[in-house]
Amino acid sequence: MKVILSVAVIAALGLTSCKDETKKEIDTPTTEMSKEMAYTDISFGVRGNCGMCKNTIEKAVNSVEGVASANWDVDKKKIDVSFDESKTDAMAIHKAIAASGYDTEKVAGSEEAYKELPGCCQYDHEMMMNQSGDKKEEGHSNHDH
Ligand SMILES: [Cu+2]
Repeated sequence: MKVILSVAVIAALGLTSCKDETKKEIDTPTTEMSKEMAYTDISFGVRGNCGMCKNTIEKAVNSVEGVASANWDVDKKKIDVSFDESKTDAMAIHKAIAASGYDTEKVAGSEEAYKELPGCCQYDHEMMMNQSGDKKEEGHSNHDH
């Protein structure tokens, strides 16, 4: 009985001293909270076909640390991303998308990942990116027959 008691006392002492120590660390004021979170917004073209592409692309972007939100537009072939510039940059986001198999304006999609995409998602590499969504018939001079 005595042994159990003393063990309990030691454990209790150990706990309180631990608590005291951690408390001291927490008490030091941090400037983090005073800094307003300002996200950088970018948008750029990304090729893709459908809602499944949207999931894959947005998942890839959201996996980048510092990304707050990602929204890929299936009609415009364009993505809007908000991110914390102190944690990541635009190029890291382009690369994450390319690694998932999708072409962006700046980085070509990984061929390996592209081959793993479901058939419906194997988009055309010649597809126009960053479409405005309203003008359809404007590219005749670009045709290269
Ligand atoms: Cu798809």
